[in-house]
Amino acid sequence: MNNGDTITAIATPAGEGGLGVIRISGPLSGMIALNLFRTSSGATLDALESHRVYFGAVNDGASPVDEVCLTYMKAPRSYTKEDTVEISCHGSPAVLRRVLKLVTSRGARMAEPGEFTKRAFLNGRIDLSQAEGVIDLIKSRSEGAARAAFGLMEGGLSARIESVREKLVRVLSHLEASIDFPDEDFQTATDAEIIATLDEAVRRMERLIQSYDGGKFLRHGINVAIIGKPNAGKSSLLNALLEEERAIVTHHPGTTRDLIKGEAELAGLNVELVDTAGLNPTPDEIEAEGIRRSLKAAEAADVLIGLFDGSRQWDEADARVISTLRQARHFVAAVNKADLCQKLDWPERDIAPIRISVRNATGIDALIAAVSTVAKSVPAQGHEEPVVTRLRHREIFCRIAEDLRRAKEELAVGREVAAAGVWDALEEIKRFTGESYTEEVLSSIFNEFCVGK
Ligand SMILES: Nc1nc2c(ncn2[C@@H]2O[C@H](COP(=O)(O)OP(=O)(O)O)[C@@H](O)[C@H]2O)c(=O)[nH]1
Ligand SMILES: [Mg+2]
Repeated sequence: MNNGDTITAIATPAGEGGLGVIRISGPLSGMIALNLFRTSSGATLDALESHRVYFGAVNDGASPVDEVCLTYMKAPRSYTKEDTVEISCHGSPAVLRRVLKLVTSRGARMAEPGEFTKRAFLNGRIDLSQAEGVIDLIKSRSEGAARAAFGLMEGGLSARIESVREKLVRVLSHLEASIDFPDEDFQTATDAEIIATLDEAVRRMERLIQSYDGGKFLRHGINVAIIGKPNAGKSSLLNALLEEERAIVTHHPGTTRDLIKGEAELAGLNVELVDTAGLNPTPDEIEAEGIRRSLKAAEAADVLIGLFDGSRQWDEADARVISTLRQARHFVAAVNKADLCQKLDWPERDIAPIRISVRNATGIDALIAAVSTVAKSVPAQGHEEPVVTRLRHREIFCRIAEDLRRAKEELAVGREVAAAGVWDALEEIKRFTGESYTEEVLSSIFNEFCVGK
């Protein structure tokens, strides 16, 4: 179960750390470990027991290089299903480079990015979607993203697709039985039964496809821009959401003249926040440029927060904010300064603003919840429906739904034609799991990985 050669890489991030891990996978792993390892008393070992941690030193043949913990995992009970060794060293880049050099000098070659996971896939330990889950988990930057990626890695989506596959295979056997033995009196399913199964499969696909709207935000994070007239409290809100004093806050309108950005984790989502220059109807030249950039940022945002000043009367600038909001895909309106006497007469019947006070820190949680809800990305919890976070999966599910709808329509024409549609859907499922793949798809997935995973 291996590609013949033995690969190695530093599995921990570059730079200093408490620990640094070197990973080796392939037939030479055990031999290389035995060659380099000495026990605390300086002795060599004859053999390594699988799944046991050895404490000792890596030795270059003349002297010890570092004190390490070494684990040997015999095939197939390892990440790659190959013989694997992990050497936990001290996290010094110099030490790690030296140990790596010793490992390669004993016959291993440097791994390519994602090659360990690629082997896990090629050796049949995980399917392609699970490999994608591994990379998403490594790259996840919010709790929600990590949870969705973990579900994918654990095979949550694969299990759903597997159960659809089973149903389709059964449908296919009924369709083909009537083709192969048309005159015999087989107990094949009726057209109505077949249609019901196909409908159910299409509905499942549709649910998954819909989940991508929020799922893509989980994986990529969302961009949220705050717009409003000068002095509404946009910069104050940005600082509150970032929990740091990023933007300058003053009572002078027009203080923020360029975009200010920061990253935060809100409601389990990775959010890039953008504070903008106030939409002042009578700007000076520098402000005008700031406003132009603000409107551009507003257009690019996944979610807009429109902020209004509750302590002042509604004016032309507020109207402009509303019209910008209405052009956005997703938006939330918030009226700030709830701690002051309220003079704002909210004119928009169909938009319910959230009342907040950045000064008193009230309403901020409700605002965060609203942002997460409009982004449809309330992160999936544990055993709930899996969320589709990858475009590749969404596209496959769209094609499956398409194939099955066609099969259903063609049932009227004949079972043979309908069977072709179900076959096509099954082929798509193979692309999802990686049972059938092209080198192009594989490299596009594994090239996203870092070296060492
Ligand atoms: N009373 C009160 N003042 C606030 C609140 N939020 C912001 N401010 C004040 O409003 C002024 C303008 O705030 P700033 O964040 O710079 O507004 P921006 O122009 O929209 O970025 C500052 O003096 C803030 O201290 C609030 O919730 N209540
Ligand atoms: Mg500002």
